[in-house]
Amino acid sequence: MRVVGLDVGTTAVKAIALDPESGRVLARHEATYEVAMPRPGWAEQDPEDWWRAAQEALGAVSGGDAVAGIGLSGQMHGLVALDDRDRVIRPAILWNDQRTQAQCDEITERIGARRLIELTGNRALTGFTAPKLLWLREHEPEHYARIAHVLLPKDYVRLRLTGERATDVADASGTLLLDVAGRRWSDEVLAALELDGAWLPRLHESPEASGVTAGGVPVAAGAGDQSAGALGVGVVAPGPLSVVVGTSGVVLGARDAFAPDAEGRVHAFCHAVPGGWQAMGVMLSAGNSLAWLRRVAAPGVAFEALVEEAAAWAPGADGVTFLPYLAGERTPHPDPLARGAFTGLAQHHDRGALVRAVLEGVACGLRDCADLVAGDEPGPPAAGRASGGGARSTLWLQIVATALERPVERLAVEEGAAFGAALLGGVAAGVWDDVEAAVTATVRVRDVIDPEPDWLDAQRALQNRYRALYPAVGQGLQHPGV
Ligand code: XUL
Repeated sequence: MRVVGLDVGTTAVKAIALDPESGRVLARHEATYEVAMPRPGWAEQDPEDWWRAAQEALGAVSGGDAVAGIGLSGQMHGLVALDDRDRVIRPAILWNDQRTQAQCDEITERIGARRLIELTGNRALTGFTAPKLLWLREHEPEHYARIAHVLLPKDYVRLRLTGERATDVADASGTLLLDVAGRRWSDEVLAALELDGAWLPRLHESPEASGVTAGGVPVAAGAGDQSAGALGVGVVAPGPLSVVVGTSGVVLGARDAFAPDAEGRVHAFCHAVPGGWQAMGVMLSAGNSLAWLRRVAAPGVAFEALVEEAAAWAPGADGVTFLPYLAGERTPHPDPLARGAFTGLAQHHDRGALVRAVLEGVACGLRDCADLVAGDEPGPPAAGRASGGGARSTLWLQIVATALERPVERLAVEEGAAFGAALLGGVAAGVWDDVEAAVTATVRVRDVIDPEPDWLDAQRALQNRYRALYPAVGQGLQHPGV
């Protein structure tokens, strides 16, 4: 018997099959697709690509023994608009699409910034789902007029898999249409934005079964990728923080109550644990910053080799600071127009210094997120639990642990969101009683990376430089008073 997790990501559907007894990964498969960028700042995908990839990945990991349950996770916030026969009306508009600033301003105006945060736990951010609906109403009225159903990306895969239109409260939190405290769609937000609540799917808690496949396998409601990823590293209750060094960078902490940041600098979402919430800081370019540097300065060089060059430089790279706002930023600066920067360069700096600065700049951004997410922790700082491609680099994790001033743990299984999704699938199938039991049975810490005491002074000086530089590249300077 195996449980399967499917993560409908931005670049691929990733599937894993787990042995529920040992938590061992029995099979994994990745089926890739492209992101279309029809204009600068736009990001779209054909939902049919997700379904094709999901079928391939499911087929590849389902072999041998019976599948007890399937869990879904996926890229959050994307808008899938369907007509009254469940046909896709236009390509999905993704989480990293930046076209909706005018609609975000309109939402804030209609509801008021404070009330919006009270209700939804968030500011209106360009990647979220609600502003995309308003954009469609304004720019593609012929498409808008045909909308009968609205789904998030993984929920489109669920529709094809089970025939059900359903979602979970964790992923729904990223729509800006959920009453996050009440874990139900917000009539107040829907009315203020003049959107039809009948378009929205049925809501579940993440481990609930949302339907069954044609073969009768239960499919858990699942969760957005960050919540599922947090489960995958065992973050189910206040304590350790999920630290993701992936394309984007995320620090996520579990919360017992809904407690949004008054300024909406971090996201307050429902967690994938029934009755739990989370606080999440998101930086838009983490691994993406290193990928950018490689593209422009070291094409073809392996990431390991690049990071090796960085190891030759002492912490602080002798004065170089990198600001990672290459795609704008969310936390702590909700600023889609912020730009990245290198400062403090001199003639003796080489490519390795730039790489070191990138690794350290990303770590500074994670520290900004962690300060907001952890708040006033009682006692010593809780550990970070690392995942994402960047977490494979020990040097990068040493830099991150030093910047966070807390130990960072690596897990035995590094599949993040797909792993968390598999745990949810197992709970839906009755393999485990609840999410906590699933985590206890399967999540194991492999090793711990401590802050480097000799690096702390340089890292703190860098953190100060980093924070002081934002006004030079952020909207704050361009639009005084915003
Ligand atoms: C979370 C977020 C990303 C996407 C992409 O708020 O935007 O994690 O889910 O994977």
